[in-house]
Amino acid sequence: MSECRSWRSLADLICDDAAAPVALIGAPLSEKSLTPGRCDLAPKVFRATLPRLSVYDLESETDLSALRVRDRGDLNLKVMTPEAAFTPIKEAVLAEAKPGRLVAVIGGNNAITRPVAAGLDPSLKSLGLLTLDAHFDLRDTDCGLTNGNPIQALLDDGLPGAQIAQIGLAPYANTARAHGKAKDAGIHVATARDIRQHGIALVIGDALDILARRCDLIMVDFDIDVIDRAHLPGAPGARPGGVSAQDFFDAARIIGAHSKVAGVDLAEFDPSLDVADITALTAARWFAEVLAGFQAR
Ligand SMILES: [Mn+2]
Repeated sequence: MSECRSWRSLADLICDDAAAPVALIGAPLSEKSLTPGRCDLAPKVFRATLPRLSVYDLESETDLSALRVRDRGDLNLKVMTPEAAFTPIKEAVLAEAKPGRLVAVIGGNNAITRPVAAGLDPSLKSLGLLTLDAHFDLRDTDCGLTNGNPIQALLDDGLPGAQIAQIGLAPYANTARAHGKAKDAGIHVATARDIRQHGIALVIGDALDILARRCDLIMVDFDIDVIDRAHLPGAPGARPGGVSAQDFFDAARIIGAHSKVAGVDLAEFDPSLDVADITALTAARWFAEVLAGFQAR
């Protein structure tokens, strides 16, 4: 058939086949964002952007057209606090998680990371957590759950700090207290500068090696605000001096290819802040890279 009618896009991978190797869940949680916004709009904008990406990556000669993604739609999390949203998100992930399968959850704010982790491994005993984030998200939890404390909440839940790696942390975006908590907990930390100096492949490789030695499965939280604000206007926490969009894509490909990665989330995309669809297209390309990595396993 002529390409006039057969241009295949990432949207063409979506199906309702329970045997599909990848599951997609929308988690439009926006309550208790430290900067109030509209992260709840992200899953719908994300899906609406998938038709704009081809299934073919000429750089690596990767064709995704045979891959299938089961879309479970969006969870109904309207006006729910992170506390209230914990069980519906956890249960949705638990229902989709299977050996050899990848579960991708589109937030929503970063408070989704705790229930996604719990859905992948309810005991948290054999789970490794990697975050790509400008922030530690280690704020205290005594005033309730927010998008600023999911990692602290997971430490509170019993996830050992030695099973956590955080990369892409930004200067003037975190407190000395949070940094101290990360050190005390034994969290592996690499900053945005570490990525510039050593390269994303080395930094991601080190983090995955550490987690893979200690854990049976790995979850990766992609807080999109790790990307430089000039490349990513659509996240309230993004700042100048962040990681490049290209490094973010390269990280997603490496992570998608790792045999122990069982789940990923994409958090903090706020379409109401986006300019010229930059963030929407970045989110869609992120998914393409995760899928390309996964297909290469
Ligand atoms: Mn975050």
